[in-house]
This record gives sequence, C-alpha cells and structure tokens, in this order.
Amino acid sequence: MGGDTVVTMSLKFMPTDITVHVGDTVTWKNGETIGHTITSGEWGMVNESTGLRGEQTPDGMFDHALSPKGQDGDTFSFTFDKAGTYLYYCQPHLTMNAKVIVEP
Ligand SMILES: [Cu+2]
Repeated sequence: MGGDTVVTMSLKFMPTDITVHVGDTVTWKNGETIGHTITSGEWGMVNESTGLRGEQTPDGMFDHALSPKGQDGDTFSFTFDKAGTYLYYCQPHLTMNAKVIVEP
C-alpha cells in the first residue's frame, strides 16, 4: 500500500497530475489559509492564457471541503480501488484542475 500527497498552493494543486497504483491512498493537504474543495469530476475548456477552466461536471465520487491550513479538516484522503484516470477540481477556483492516474 502506497500513495502520494497533493498540496494546494497558490491556487494550484501541486503536483497537478500524479500517478499511483490500485489500492493506494492519495492525501490532499491545504498549504494555504483559504479553503478549497476536492471535487471529483470532468473539467475542460481550459483557457490557454488564463488557465481558467470553462466547464466542470461533478461525478459524486468525492467532494470534500478542505479547511484552511491549520484548521480541522485541512487534509483529505481517498483510496483508489480501480485503475483509471480520475479528474478533479476545486469548485470556487477555476485554475485548480488536476488528475490522479491509477495504474493496475
Ligand atoms: Cu481552491
């Protein structure tokens, strides 16, 4: 069992894309003092110059409100049990678009 950690910083998920394996747990940590969400679902139509996405569709797999750094709920973990590519984003911040690639 392994996993990886993603930190929110400067309105980005860092790293933006990560690759893990089936059964691994990904942990998100808030690295700044504003709230974010970790919301699974498709996103797209990203503007090349601004980085802002133009569309988003939550799929209900996970949707966590990440508290500001240092407060209860400033981390969130999810275990991926199936291989695939999982897109996710932060609802209020259109620059925060990322994915988890889960390999067999
Ligand atoms: Cu955010």
